[in-house]
Amino acid sequence: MTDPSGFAAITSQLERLAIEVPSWAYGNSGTRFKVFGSAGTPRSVEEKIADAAVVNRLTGLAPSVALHIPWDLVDDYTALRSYAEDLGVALGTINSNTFQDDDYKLGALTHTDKVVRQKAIDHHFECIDVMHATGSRDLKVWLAEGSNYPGQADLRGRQDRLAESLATIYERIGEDQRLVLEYKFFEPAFYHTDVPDWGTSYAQVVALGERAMVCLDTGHHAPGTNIEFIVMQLLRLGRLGSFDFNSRFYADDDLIVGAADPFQLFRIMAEVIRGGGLDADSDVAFMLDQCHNIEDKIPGQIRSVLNVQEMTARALLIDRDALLVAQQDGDVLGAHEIYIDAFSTDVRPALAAWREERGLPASPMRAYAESGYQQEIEESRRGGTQLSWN
Ligand code: LRH
Ligand code: MN
Ligand code: MN
Repeated sequence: MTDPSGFAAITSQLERLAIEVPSWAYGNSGTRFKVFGSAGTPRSVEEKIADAAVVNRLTGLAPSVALHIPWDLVDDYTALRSYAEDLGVALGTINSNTFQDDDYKLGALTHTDKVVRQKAIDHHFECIDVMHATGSRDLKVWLAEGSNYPGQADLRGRQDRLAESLATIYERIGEDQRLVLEYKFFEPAFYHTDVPDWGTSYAQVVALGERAMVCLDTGHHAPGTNIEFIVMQLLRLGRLGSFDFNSRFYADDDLIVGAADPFQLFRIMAEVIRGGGLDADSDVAFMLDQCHNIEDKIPGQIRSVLNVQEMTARALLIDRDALLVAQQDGDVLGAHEIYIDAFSTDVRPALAAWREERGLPASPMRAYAESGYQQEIEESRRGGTQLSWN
């Protein structure tokens, strides 16, 4: 095969790309206005994992599934781990949840009441116990904490209590485990959020120790934020732990990654590659954090991992040597053209051929549509479906 785009040179790096899928993407979800139920939606954690395994089988890209506790509560996580492994996937990141309990209305890890803080800390200890059974490396902490009205809370006191609570949790994680702290600039709190930005997350994790990292959710920034700059900075500082990928038009839309702005995804992956985030010794974890409110969930996930792969392939095609020369020469438009040339390359035929070489379907989307799996689950999974968030 001729290789006009230089695709052959990038396959070893592309091979390393693995994208974790979230269990909650397979459950029914919606907005505060309406949750549309869909036929075939999983009724249990096991069925979510089975669906995730289909995504991996057809794409070769999604070897692990993230769990959310307590959404994915089971009695025996060792058994769940074997169940997943038999289907060819691992159990990945464990996400804690301190946002659905009445006790946490005014805060969890930051609450003024020590009893409430301890309850939230204990929940994280339970998550760490789950991680030991599932073999998970990462404990992901996202906090819904903040305030709605100026003067409502002592911002400084909350930050201090947060540091203390996180330190207690961090002490409990194992040698091979990490704590990743996710930031979000608003919602559900609207005036202030206790971990609103990468700087706050960075300051908190640096105080904890080397195994504490920042999680960057692409939907958690104000409009117009230069996310790839944050990617660069966190990689430079050695604290980019993981991504929650999704795309947004307005706020935390949780739409399919790369759907709203493929160029942004390209730019993010370009900085990941530039910063060593795809090198063999990199620990950066790539995860989806999405919901599929109106589209079928399994093909929605297949589309998502393919979008990440496609933009990664294009970013790998940037002629770095030529780019460096143009940048050093101050060749503004030359440098920009080299960058855009890579973005404009259609890698889809090369990716299809590469998939076939590895025993995967050339078109995972078509293969899923023709597999009969959707009809099978719609037939067999009757009697109640799970919401993604309960
Ligand atoms: C918060 C968030 C966080 C949660 C997930 C369900 O908006 O991004 O990662 O765990 O959504
Ligand atoms: Mn997230
Ligand atoms: Mn989010």
